[in-house]
Amino acid sequence: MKTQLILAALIALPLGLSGCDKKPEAPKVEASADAMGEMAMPTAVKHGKGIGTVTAIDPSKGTITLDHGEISELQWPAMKMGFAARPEVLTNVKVGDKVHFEIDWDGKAGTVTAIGLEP
Ligand SMILES: [Cu+2]
Repeated sequence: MKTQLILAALIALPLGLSGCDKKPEAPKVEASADAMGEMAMPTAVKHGKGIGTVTAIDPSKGTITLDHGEISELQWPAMKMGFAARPEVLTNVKVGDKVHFEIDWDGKAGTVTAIGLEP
């Protein structure tokens, strides 16, 4: 008898809730201009690996230019392009080196996070 009452309560509970047609109002939050700007920015960073040749290094800007092959993780064809780079990346290689590298791509700009000489 007690079990039946509990079962009845369990069945009645969701039915009772669905019988309420009033939708909860969305909380009204004043979004600041800064918050909207952040929301518009894609924040998902993708990681890619590639092989290429160093064509330029600019230590003052912290950038490296790579003539790289296809990067399948980012669905990129082969191209020549510049990246920001971690400081150690700029000192590990020189112009003309054939390298393998890893990049973080935020949808707008890439940063070379690791680099090494191709054998
Ligand atoms: Cu590229």
